[in-house]
Amino acid sequence: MSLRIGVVCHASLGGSGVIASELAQGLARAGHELHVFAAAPPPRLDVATPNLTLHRVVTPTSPLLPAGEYALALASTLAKVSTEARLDVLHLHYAIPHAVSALLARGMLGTARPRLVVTVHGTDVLTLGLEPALEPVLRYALRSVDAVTAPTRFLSAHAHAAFGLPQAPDVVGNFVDGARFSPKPHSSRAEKVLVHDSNFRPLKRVDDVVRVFAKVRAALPARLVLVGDGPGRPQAEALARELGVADGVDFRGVQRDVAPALHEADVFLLPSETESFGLAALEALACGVPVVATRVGGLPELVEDGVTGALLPVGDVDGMAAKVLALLTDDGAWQRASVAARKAALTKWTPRAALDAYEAVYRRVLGRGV
Ligand code: GMT
Repeated sequence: MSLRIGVVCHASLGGSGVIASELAQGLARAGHELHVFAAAPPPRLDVATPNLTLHRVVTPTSPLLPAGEYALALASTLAKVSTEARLDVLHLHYAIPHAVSALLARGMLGTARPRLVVTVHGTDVLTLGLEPALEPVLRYALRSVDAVTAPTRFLSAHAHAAFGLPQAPDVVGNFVDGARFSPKPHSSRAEKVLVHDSNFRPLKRVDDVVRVFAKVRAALPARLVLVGDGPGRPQAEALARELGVADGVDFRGVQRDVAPALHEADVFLLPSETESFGLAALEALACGVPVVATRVGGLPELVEDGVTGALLPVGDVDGMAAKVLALLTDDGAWQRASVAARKAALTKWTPRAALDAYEAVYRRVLGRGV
């Protein structure tokens, strides 16, 4: 029996919006009625998908409102559409402020439906959500909704402990479309290509990407492709100049489609301070690109050290450069890692598994059995 499902996400750059958009599209294609809520069209949402409606949350601004009232505008929109469309479930991606807005909406309706499912994604429970100004309200919200899910065992255990949840969130892995992200064989080239893709926030440590690249380039011909944008970009540009490698660094900015950059890549770099999952790395693996990353958060659940890439301590620029060079100077090792990367992406992180798992959560909270 098909369900009427609301999906709420941030429209900014980031994996949570990608997962929410692709999940909504997949569920709509499977015959469910989907309503997506966001402040603007999420970057990867195809609004022309049949059975899918985008509801833009419009926030009034006034000198009397210090930071805009998005959370309240979202609550009003959720309450209105939940009634009009008779939604069964609201699936909130990224807990802040969505979980709180949804609880408020349901309180306004005075009904048990829609049921509320929250997927925590990362900084909502790792850093931002632990701020004294937000932790109490987030703790209340996560303990009050019908179900919480997390994309890795790491994030599930963290949320369980940090917020005193009655049980560990269900682990429902993120996923990748293996047809859209597939290897594009290129003949072995003299010049190797390193790729990084992120929102350039400090925790992504884009400076380390540039430093690793400088070391690699000192050993063999190489260039660096940086996809995305954010606060760390000016510093990364300055560092590339300072290290004398600026002519080899290609700042591509925000790309609607990141697959072309991954098709050029020989190695993907993700030297983050923390990462609940690392969706950008999964997209690289699906393209058969080995990943050199940090051994933090959920990354060990995604990247198999020595098989699909390498994992090093945070800040170990020398170690990461050595692993990159080891892969780039041994065709056999690179081929094995590339094949293993694609295989892992296609077997462990499929859209089918995620869609089925989320649907089972929805049916469980609706009390309909799985
Ligand atoms: O939490 C964030 O920093 C933003 C969030 C997002 O909206 O993209 O990223 C998180 O969710 C992604 C999708 O589940 C994960 O791939 C990222 O690893 C995660 N970011 C962090 O944990 C820092």
